[in-house]
Amino acid sequence: MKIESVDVVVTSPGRNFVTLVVTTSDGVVGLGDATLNGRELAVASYLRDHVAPLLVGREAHNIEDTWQYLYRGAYWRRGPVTMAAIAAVDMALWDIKGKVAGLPVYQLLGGRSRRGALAYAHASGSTLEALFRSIRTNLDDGFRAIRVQTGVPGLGKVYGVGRDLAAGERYDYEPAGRVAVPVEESWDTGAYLRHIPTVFEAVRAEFGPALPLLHDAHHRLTPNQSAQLGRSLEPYDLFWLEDCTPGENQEGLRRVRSQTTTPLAIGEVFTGVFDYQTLITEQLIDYVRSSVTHAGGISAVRKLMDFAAMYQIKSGFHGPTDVSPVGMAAALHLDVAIHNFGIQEYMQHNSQTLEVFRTSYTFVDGLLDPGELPGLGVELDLEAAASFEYTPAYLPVNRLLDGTMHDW
Ligand code: CS2
Ligand code: MG
Repeated sequence: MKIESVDVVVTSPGRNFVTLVVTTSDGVVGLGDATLNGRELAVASYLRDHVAPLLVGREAHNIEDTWQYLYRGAYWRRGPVTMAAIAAVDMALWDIKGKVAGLPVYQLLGGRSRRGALAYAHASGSTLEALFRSIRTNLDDGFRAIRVQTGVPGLGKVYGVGRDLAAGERYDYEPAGRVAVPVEESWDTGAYLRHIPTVFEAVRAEFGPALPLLHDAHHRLTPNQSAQLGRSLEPYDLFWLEDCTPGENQEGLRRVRSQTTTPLAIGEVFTGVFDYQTLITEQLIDYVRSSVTHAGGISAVRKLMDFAAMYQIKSGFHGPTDVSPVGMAAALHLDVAIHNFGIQEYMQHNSQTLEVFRTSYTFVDGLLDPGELPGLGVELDLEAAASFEYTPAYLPVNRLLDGTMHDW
């Protein structure tokens, strides 16, 4: 079964998505997510101009060989553009293999290890009152684990904090603005470090000791500041503290790890196993945050998680709305198949996105499930996709109060 055609679909149902569509000589269609937030067209070009011509005529069943061919064969290894492109090819070929076999992809990965994947929701508020409302709405929606982000006194808009909602109100928080240049936000690490422990103290007092609570520091701290934050949050028993430092300084995590028992999650911007080598072998983190889309696809993330399993490190795959429903489905197949699953992030896509991508995964009683359709279980409506034209959109950037550019 040969690959007959390879198309790249860029669509923007409220936010931008890049999808690879691989069609075989037997007419089987596979989908892959190649969305790289704010740099979407670079991946689209990489796929259209440099990958599609190499794929046509190849054996569609040879997923591993194709992965190695694109990774080793490019000469230029790693990097988010390359790895998102390879990931999309990999996902599409797994989708095809599942459809040909008549099995959902998780069955091809070894079958089910659990009933479903525990999901966590995003709750936020500029004040404690607004935050509590947001947590309650998520609990009412069935979530059993909650990420908590809040405004910081003295700062304006803080990344990861959506607009304040009324009780029961739901909306799609979209951090990437449809703007020609990124919005600039300001940041004060001292104010943040003083404020966050008081927030978790209040949340624990209101919602009790058992609710799994997570927090994302968005790469903004030094190792020493991370150690301070981890320690000050220990009484509130977090499920994890995410991206305390920019993780590319892997050795920096030694300092954090030796100073706090707060569990650590890192890796949503990593592109593969080598970014984790020290973090995993020295057990400096507890959770791998990669998305299937940005870390080389199902094949690569499966290997990464097998490596992590040797060190008792679990998954906590990235699942924001800039991972498309195809990337989300790929994560869910891995979530139910691998032994060392931890938790899955779940930001629900808006209704326009779900018009373009017809999903079959489900969310019931706090658990996500990829469903039983052959392949990944997501269909792309090309007509709907064409009705949403690409619109440039960028994540905000972040400056210290004196104007210095800070870590994102
Ligand atoms: C966040 C994301 O989900 C998360 O943990 O860090 O919202 C992230 O900022 C975006 O996916 C960036 O593209
Ligand atoms: Mg994050």
